[in-house]
Amino acid sequence: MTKLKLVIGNKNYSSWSLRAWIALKQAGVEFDEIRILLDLPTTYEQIRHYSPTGRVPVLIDGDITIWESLAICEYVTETYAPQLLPTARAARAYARSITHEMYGGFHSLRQNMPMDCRGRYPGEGMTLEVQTDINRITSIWRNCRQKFGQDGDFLFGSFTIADAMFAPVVSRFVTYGVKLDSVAQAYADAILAFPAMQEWLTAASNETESIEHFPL
Ligand SMILES: N[C@@H](CCC(=O)N[C@@H](CS)C(=O)NCC(=O)O)C(=O)O
Repeated sequence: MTKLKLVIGNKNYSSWSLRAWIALKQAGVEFDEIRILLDLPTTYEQIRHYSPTGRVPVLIDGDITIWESLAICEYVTETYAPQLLPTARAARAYARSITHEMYGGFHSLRQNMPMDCRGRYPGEGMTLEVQTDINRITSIWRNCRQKFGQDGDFLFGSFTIADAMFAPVVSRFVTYGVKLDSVAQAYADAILAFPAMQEWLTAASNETESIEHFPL
């Protein structure tokens, strides 16, 4: 079997890359990382070498190429790590629902508080719409922790692709100094303490490139 390759962007900025990367790490699959610097004149063509979309992340597994972060998380779950989704039907359905909700939504938060792992801008980016997104996200976290989280610190107890999808949100909350209720804060702390998240954040803070207006 050839070693998997994951094409990602700058760790400091690429929230979609983090989602796929952390899911692969948790799956325990060995993979090589190909990091392509975003926001350069050469970025699009470099990514196009691996993916038709010109966007990262992209996973290459032998002769199979998977793009779109959620498709990668699903593929990794299906192929290598079924534990990345809960097994009980109700929890699994809930996990899929919130995973897709994150993937397709929360545009105000994403637009106004772009991921910048090493940046600290407390109070910046807050609008009524952003607060509405934050309220919905923290209510998802509280519901999950209460209904499904008994066996661990994550949304469904152990780490799943739902946690992978929300990991960049936790980083944004740190960057923009978003105040959280105690349950949401405890969940955010668990994500921040997760070894793979620590590894990503350390790598992000060691990167030297900076992008002034990273869109999403
Ligand atoms: N829906 C895509 C979004 C991917 C995306 O927008 N990736 C950004 C980086 S986080 C990108 O590749 N941007 C290309 C560029 O800035 O040139 C996914 O989930 O993978």
